[in-house]
Amino acid sequence: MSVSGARFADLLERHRIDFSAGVPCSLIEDLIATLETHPRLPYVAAVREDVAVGLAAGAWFAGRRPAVLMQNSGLGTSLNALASLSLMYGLPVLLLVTWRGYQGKDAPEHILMGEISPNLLTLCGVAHRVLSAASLEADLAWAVAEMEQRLQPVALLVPPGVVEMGRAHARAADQPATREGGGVPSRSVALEPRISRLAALGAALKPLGREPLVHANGYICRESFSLGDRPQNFYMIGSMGLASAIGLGLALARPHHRAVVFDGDGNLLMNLGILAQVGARRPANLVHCVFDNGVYGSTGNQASLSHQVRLDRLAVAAGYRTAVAVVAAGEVEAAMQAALASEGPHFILVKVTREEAEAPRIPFTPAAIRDRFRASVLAG
Ligand SMILES: Cc1ncc(C[n+]2csc(CCOP(=O)(O)OP(=O)(O)O)c2C)c(N)n1
Repeated sequence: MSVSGARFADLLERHRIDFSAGVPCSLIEDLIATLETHPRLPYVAAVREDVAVGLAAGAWFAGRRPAVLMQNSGLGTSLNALASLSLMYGLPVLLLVTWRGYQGKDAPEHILMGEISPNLLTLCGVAHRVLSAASLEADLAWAVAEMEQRLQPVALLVPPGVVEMGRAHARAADQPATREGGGVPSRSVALEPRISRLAALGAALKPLGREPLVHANGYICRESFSLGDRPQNFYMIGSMGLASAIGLGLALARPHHRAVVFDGDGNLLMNLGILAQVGARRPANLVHCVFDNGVYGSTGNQASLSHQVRLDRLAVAAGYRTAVAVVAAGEVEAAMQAALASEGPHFILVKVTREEAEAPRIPFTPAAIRDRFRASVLAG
């Protein structure tokens, strides 16, 4: 038995949760879809999970009763915020932590975190329960009472199947993504996407020779793999946000060879500081290409901030040598060709639709991806 996002949101409201923030996970996409347009329980799309913990702290200071929604991968990202903010000051927040890697059955990037999630919470002293659809009401009542009495964060681990899946994704695909804070972005910000990410990836891959290519996690990896595998491809299937950092590390350590990054808007927003790092170091050999579909596509099309913020303009301001925004396949190919043939760092913003191709998971083990990628880099 599972509950709908609407029912879950009703129960949150009944327990007087009146503020929510988070980074999406597909296990709760129906709940997030409900909150994104909820009149009384607003959802703030956070760029990182620890930022969501910070937002919740601010909301609590303002008299709200906050919830933070995150995948357990984000529990890893927010441990310090929990330890030295929520737990240290005693700031109550309801943590709804989805449990990927539950019972050891999931993609490789979720296995270890899945195994240790309850222990991590115990180790930090965060009281927690495992949520089930049958005990949802009782679990919520317990969690809210606990966080209020103890003035502490309290967590509910949400295993797969507790919240209904699939419906939000289908619904979101034919609606414009919600824009946080309402309002229409000015014409100078909006870029009209014309091609799918798959088509854009195909165009960006064409000019590539043997350059190492680091992919952001999610469907970017999977669609690129479906178009053609090469040993120079690093499929970064976990660690959201870090593809750009891996690419920068590669570029700095190997200054006479190019390094290419295929990033996502959600991924870049999670690690926006990388723009300043690239801008400050100015590695001439780095090509940073962002496939911007305006949403967290891999987890159910929740709106990202790229609707209101032009990532290419941030790159220019940060100090990239060039930054272009492109929308057509020919432009993508030409921009990649030019970037590979001239001094960078280059930033290519490729605006794409939210269309998602049927693409298999990466079939290689993480160790196999590591070994062949490193061998191809060292041989180059
Ligand atoms: C720390 C962390 N939080 C959340 C997730 C879940 N997650 C996986 S892919 C993804 C969306 C990535 O968005 P974007 O970079 O825009 O790429 P898209 O999926 O739209 O192609 C999310 C939120 C994760 N893997 N790690």
